[in-house]
Amino acid sequence: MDTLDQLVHQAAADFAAAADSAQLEQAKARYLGKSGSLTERLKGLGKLDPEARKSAGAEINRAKEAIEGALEARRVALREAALLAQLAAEALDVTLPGRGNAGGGLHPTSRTLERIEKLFRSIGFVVADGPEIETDWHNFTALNTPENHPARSMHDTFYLEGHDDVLLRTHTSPVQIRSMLAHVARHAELETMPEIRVICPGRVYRVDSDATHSPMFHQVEGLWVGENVSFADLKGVIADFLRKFFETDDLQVRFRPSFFPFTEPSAEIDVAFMSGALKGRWLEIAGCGMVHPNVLRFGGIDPERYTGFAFGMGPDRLTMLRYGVNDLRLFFDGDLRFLSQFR
Ligand code: 2NM
Repeated sequence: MDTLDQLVHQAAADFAAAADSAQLEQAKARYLGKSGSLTERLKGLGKLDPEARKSAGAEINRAKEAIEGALEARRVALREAALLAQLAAEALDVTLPGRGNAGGGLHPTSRTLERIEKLFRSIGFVVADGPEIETDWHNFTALNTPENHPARSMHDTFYLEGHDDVLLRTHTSPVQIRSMLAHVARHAELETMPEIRVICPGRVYRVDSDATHSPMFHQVEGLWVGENVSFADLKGVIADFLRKFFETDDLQVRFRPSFFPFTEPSAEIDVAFMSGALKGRWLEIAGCGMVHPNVLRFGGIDPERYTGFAFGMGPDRLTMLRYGVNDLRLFFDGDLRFLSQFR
């Protein structure tokens, strides 16, 4: 039979060989368990006579303490090793640079809208908005657009299912109709109505989709109505606005005769830059005209007494020009690789 010293050494070696606490507890059972080798020795004490039992008992107890000491030391060592392994596995490098506060920013079209609003406010215009879901009366009829006009067809306009008189507005002009009606009602008791100077920025919808057309796009329309408002005023306001918007006097502005149902006469507005990448090319950027007498009448205004001009432009297109963007759809894809360039 092994000596007690051998047993203690063997136990210490077994404990050291245990790779985790489960193996360690199994090793412990072999020595200190119910039928462990040390436990068996303790049971054997009963067969000894009292004298021998006393000294043998003391020796076995010393051996037991030594084994328990080795066991506890190994437990501590395994716990520490496990902790170190966990710390290594879950290591945080607190010296890494932070992710930072990625600053948000305005959408490029919103920047353009804010610029346009600011410039028109500076010459006495107010900014108005209205519903994007409109009645066919506000969107077409009041704008002198006849029943059979192609713009009214399902090919060009989004209608609401089950309603042929409710649609997504195809321009912001219905807001100008609403502005006229509200203005007239507000000043009904006055001899002479104060001037209307309003711009209407917002989303509009048409059945159209390619690199230069999106089914949803933006418009800014303007309206100035008063007692002696003329085409000359229109030209001055527009040319001034465009030079301020593009931040250059190196700009030619041209009014080219055109047709809209809601204005008469009507014109297309072209600009040509006299320097830069687009030098010398005429670009069509807006439409305008003197508000048609029928439209004034639908707005509750006497066309024999008042005249007005109106214009409409596409801020998405203006933004493309200003920043050199070649695909309109980029504005509406929500792709941060594109949008964050405007922060
Ligand atoms: C354009 C071109 C010409 C326009 C007309 C009106 C209203 F409501 F006053 F009659 N608002 N906007 C207008 C006129 C819009 O966009 C190309």
